[in-house]
Amino acid sequence: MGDPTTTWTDDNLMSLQSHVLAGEREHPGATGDFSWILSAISLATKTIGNKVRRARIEDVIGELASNNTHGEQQQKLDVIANEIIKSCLGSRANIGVLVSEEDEEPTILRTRSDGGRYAVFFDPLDGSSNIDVSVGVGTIFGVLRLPDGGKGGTEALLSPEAVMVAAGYVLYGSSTVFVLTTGNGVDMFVLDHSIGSYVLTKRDIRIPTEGKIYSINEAYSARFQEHVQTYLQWAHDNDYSSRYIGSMVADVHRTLLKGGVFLYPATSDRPEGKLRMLYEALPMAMLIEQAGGRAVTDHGTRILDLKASTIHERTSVVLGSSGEVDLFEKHSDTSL
Ligand code: P6P
Repeated sequence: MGDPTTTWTDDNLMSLQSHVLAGEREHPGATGDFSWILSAISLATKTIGNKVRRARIEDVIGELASNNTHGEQQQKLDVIANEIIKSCLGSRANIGVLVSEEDEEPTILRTRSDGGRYAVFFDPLDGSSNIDVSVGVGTIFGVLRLPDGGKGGTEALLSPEAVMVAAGYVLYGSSTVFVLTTGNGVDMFVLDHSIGSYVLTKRDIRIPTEGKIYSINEAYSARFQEHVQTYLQWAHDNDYSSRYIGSMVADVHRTLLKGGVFLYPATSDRPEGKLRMLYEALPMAMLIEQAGGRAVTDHGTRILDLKASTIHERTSVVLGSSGEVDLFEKHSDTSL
């Protein structure tokens, strides 16, 4: 019988906090820095989930007059979620930089020499336009360990030496689900409201190697590149099902659990793609690869090999079951 704190069996009750602390015990050099950050994300997402559930009651549904950094209509809850996350993470003395979809510029908390070892980038409430119709929305985050030395800040965040050490999302759906990787597989937690804790429900999730489901907004078909249209025609001819929610966290969560492939390719009006590299594509790519899947651009470049040159840079995304991404490459001739 191994150490009870690290040998999880079905009858062990393991919270997110105890799971992360158990992970720390396995790394003698661990400083607790990392757990400190994840506990802030846990607190922030419990608070956001409460706001999302009570949105209609508290009348925080709907749009603001303002647009975000991308010129997109801001939802009231986008702004609220952004402030909640920043207020929780801002108190962590080991975080140097915060990058949010909702903020034009990064929030510089402290320099590298003042202890800012990590950067956290996040989409506070991805898919928020779906809130009014009670479709699952979510928070996506990535934690980056900044290179030693230097000033920290945006330069460090975009440095090739920066390493993504954790990624995850929280889906505010029929239940509040926290999916996390710290580089050793993917674990899933569900918020037990009766005790206010995320409880471990599935350890070391493995994405099915195949699944005849593709997830794409086919309304843009005429604007996809020819090779993407070729793949879609192949899928139509081979009895694939189409599932598309329009909320990346919900679409990726289904893909992770049921298999298939999620695609948001470049279009003629968005040749660089729509999804953002730092706080949408890279965290989801780390999760999917850690679960045994693949995550590439629509021309077959591994997303985790991409390096953003600006904090809001966009990319195309094709991710999911390894077999399905292979089939996309095979039947779309991405050598084009
Ligand atoms: P479209 C939500 O706005 C989002 O960023 C992702 O959550 C989602 O996958 C995508 O955009 C949906 O975009 O163009 O299909 O509405």
